[in-house]
Amino acid sequence: MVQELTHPAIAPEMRPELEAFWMPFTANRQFKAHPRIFVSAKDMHYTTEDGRQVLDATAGLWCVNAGHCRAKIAEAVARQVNTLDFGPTFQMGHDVVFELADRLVKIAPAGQFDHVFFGNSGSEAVESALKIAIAYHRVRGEGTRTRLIGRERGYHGVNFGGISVGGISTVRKFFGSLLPGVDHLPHTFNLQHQAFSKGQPDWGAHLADELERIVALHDASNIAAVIVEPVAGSTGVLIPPKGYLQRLRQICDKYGILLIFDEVITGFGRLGAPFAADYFGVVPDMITVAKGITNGTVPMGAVFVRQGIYDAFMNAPNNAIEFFHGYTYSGHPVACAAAIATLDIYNEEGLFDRANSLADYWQEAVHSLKGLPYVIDIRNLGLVAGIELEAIPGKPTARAFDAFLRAYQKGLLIRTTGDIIALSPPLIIEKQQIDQIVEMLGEILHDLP
Ligand code: PXG
Ligand code: PLP
Repeated sequence: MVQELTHPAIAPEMRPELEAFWMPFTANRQFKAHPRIFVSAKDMHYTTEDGRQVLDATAGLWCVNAGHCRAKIAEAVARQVNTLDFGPTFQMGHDVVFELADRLVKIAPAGQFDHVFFGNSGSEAVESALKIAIAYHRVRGEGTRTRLIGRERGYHGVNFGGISVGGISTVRKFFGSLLPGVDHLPHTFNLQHQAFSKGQPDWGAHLADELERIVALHDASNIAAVIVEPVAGSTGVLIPPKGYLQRLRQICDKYGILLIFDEVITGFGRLGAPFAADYFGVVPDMITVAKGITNGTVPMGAVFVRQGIYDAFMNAPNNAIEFFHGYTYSGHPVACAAAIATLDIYNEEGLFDRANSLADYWQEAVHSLKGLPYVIDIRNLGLVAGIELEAIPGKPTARAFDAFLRAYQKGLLIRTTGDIIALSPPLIIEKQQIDQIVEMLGEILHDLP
């Protein structure tokens, strides 16, 4: 619809070979009439099927933190497929999964996370963390603590637990009654008080106190965990107000509630520290990760658990399974090999610090777009930015989607959600490529009808 409106010269293509794939989170008919297809990628760029270079301002889908097609990862994956292609992790083990878990706990925040549980995506990491939280209380004799608290506008993947604690209406409303026993904190965004904040907004720490109200309503003895994204990504880049996460931590401590940081986007260097927990100096009880853990090459998700959580499960009789949960591909050897090579690259190239050294430049660059037509907010932290556009009356999302299509035509990959443009380039980006992103975006925004 939007493409027809704004690009009348482009006729729909007839591509029957594109039909069978039911594309996720996609306007399938629009796409199949006007396909956008990548055939290869290297470092900061994709190549399209018509041979054009597209600058990747979104690290794929927030996952390719070290840039595309890194030889070291490709070699590690090839070696692993040829050595041990698959090995079960139910009652069996293989060398690479233990090596990876050990490497991960060594880089985990504050040296306080001593075990890792593996899944294959952020969604599975979230399901695993929620189940660990409820089971943890039960094995400690607090079996009434089953309630889960999420946040409005939160995104925690697409499985039933994740959409239940999540707070994006479109992701929830088609799917019935979801998990019972869930409540939500209010989100932290307020245009009036926060518009064009650079970095963390000053206003909004008090919104964490809503957790006190929720505890008063349900009683702490019924609450297992609170799950939040330290920086909300999918909903359009919502930066936590100064002091907000600290306050959430204090209230969770006061009532024995586990705090889960969903770091599927913020993990692995996005903010200029290994994890958002490091960046904000707030240590949660569990951290969910995915995406950047393998630089996007092989699906993998994981949950870091804080000291004491694993131990609480180890009271079962010696030969008994302690936790009845896991995926066929938990700790898949090929994903593990990819993750180990990825961690090597992050380490050798100092990529966990890179967003930090670019943060000021990035901030000034993206905020230079202030004043362009329809731009009602710009927000940023680390190597992330959100640019919110005024919606076309009666046509929410149409304006940002139009900008997305124009960007693709121009050779720039951006991501849009609602009427918000989200930017999160690979951490290997150079200043001159930041300039390119901003220059192209400036032209696109200037030309929007
Ligand atoms: N938690 C968070 C915080 C996420 O951002 C997930 C869980 C789910 O991960 P999987 O691997 O199951 O997709 C995510 C994923 C976007 C976008 O453009 C964001 C995500 C996925 C796809 C697109 O905002 N985040
Ligand atoms: N469905 C069936 C019929 C299965 O046998 C299995 C696993 O054995 C699953 C679903 C779960 O698959 P996974 O472990 O890959 O999540």
